[in-house]
Amino acid sequence: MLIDLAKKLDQAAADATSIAQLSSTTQLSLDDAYKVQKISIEQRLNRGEKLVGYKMGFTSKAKMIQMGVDDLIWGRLTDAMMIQDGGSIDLSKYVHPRAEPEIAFRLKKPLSGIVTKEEAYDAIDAVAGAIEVIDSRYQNFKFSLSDVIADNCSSTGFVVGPWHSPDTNIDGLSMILKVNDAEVERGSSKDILDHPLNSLIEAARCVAQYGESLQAGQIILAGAATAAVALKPGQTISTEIEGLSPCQFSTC
Ligand code: OOG
Ligand code: MG
Repeated sequence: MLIDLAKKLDQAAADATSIAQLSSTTQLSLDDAYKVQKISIEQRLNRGEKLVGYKMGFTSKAKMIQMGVDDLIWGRLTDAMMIQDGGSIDLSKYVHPRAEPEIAFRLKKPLSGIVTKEEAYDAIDAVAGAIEVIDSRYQNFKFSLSDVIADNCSSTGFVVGPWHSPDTNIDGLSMILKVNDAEVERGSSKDILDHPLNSLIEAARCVAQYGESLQAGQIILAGAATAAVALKPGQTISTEIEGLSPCQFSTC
C-alpha cells in the first residue's frame, strides 16, 4: 500500500499534475510518510538519478506560518533537481512552483546522529547562498505534515551560488529574495533555527532516525528564511545574502 502511494506521488511529479492529499483518504503516520518518501525517491534512483544531499524544511517561523505546520521535516535531493546558477526552468514541468532563499552546506565528512556544534562545523567543506524551488504535488499547495513528508517535502529544484570557505560567517546575515530585481521577501539567517548550523545538526539527527547519514560531498539545504514566492513565466529570481555571492535563475 505504501508503494502505491509512493508511485502515485512519483507519477504526479513526473506529469506535473496535482493530486488530493493522501490524508484525505489514508491515515498515514509520520513514520509511514517517511517510508513513502523513501520508496518514491528509490523510483527516481532506479531511473538513474543520484542522491546528492538532503533538505531541511520548516526551520523558520515564516515558513511554518505560511504553510500552517509546526515541525521540522527533511527530504532528499537528487542530481535531477539541480538548476545551474543563471539557468532557466520551464514552468510547464511543475504544478505550482515557488521559490525561497536558503543557505547550502557542502560536507567534507559524514555526519549522523547527535553531533556537537564543533563536529558539525568541522564537517563543512563550503557554504553558499541558494534558492530552493518547491512544488507541492497536492492540490492548492495544501497538506498535512505527513502529506508533505511523503511528497519529499515539496522538493523539486535548487540553485546553489558560488561556494565560500567553511569559516565564512553565516550568523545573522540578511537574506533577500528578488523577482526581476525587486525585493519580495527579506529575512535573516538567524531566522533559520537561530543559526543555520543548527539546521545541519538537526539534519544529522533526523536522517539517523531512519538509518541514514549525511555523506562527504553531499549538499544540505538549511531551510528557507522567508515565506516562498509563487513563480510565473518570464521572471528572474535572485537571492542576495549578505557576505555570500548571489545566485539566480529565470523562468519560461
Ligand atoms: C515544504 C518544504 C519546506 C523549507 O525550506 O522550509 C521547505 C513546503 O513549504 O512546501 O523547503
Ligand atoms: Mg526549502
